[in-house]
Amino acid sequence: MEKKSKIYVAGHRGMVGSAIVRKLKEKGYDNILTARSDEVDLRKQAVVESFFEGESPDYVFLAAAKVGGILANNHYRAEFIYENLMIQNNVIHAAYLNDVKKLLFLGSSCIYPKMAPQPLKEEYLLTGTLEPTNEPYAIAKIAGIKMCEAYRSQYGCNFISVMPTNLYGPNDNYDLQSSHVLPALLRKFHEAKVNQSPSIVMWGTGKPKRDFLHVDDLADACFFLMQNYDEPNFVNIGTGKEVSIKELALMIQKVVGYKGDIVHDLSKPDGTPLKLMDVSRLTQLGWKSKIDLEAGIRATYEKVKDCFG
Ligand code: GFB
Repeated sequence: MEKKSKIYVAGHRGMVGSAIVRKLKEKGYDNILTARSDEVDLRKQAVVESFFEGESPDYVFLAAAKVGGILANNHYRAEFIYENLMIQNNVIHAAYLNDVKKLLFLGSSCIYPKMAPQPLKEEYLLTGTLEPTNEPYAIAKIAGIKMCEAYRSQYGCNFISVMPTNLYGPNDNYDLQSSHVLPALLRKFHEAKVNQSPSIVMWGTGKPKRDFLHVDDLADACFFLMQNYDEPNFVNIGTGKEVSIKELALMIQKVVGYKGDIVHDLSKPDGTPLKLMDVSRLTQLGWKSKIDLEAGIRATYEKVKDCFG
């Protein structure tokens, strides 16, 4: 990407898209194209095609997606598969029709089989059955990877895919029903502290393990790969370190400074037991995460705590 290249960030109001815009600005790119969903509905093919024809972007970061935590994925199964397939089909195809120089598609670590060996290597894709709670979302993301691969092999498009681990940071979703675990627990501990509640409720056993990456690290990795990676194989993005959900809860409790108890709601699903990604492909390319988990949680809490009720 050159400084004057026209760069379209799809999904610029979400946690990932907004972090990519911040990163591009920090690196001195100012020809950034964005459009809100009420201006350009990415689920509508004709709308997307005329947007691309009118704007002719040089580069595309495809961060627009319907996302959510374990319960949202499980409850809104139709919306998760339909909206994600529509958005990515329309944007990837329009990028091909309009000669976009390079496109980066963002997937998710839930594309891997539920019981795949750990850490998750890129080659484990499609070697087993998926975690049922997020199967529709994962199928859509797998379709996106395969679409980028197919457009590269048939049409020669420079479309790459990256698979981020669990993310957190500014502009996350803090709705307790639809959010991921980290923002949910930040909010629960904060509100329990303010309201002097004796306990907070966390879902499941607390035994599953996850790798949490700050979204500013993710944006840095996406920028790095946009500049340095032109291969068909997709790339995992994570820290390479995992914590259990219970360890995460204790860390957030400490950051927030809450003294009460943690109660488990065992009626809620645990989801995938382990989801640590192998990041050796990315490390060999020359990129490593920089933001330590506790420091990242602390910084996020400082930014968002005044927005909670
Ligand atoms: O973050 P989370 O919703 O997503 O849940 P996944 C991770 C773990 O935290 C699960 C537990 O074991 C939850 O049961 N947990 C504990 C909580 N307390 C809470 C809480 O208050 N809220 C939430 N949300 N969880 C999603 C996938 O999986 O993560 C997506 O469904 C996607 O497809 C995404 O891949 C990154 O890591 O389980």
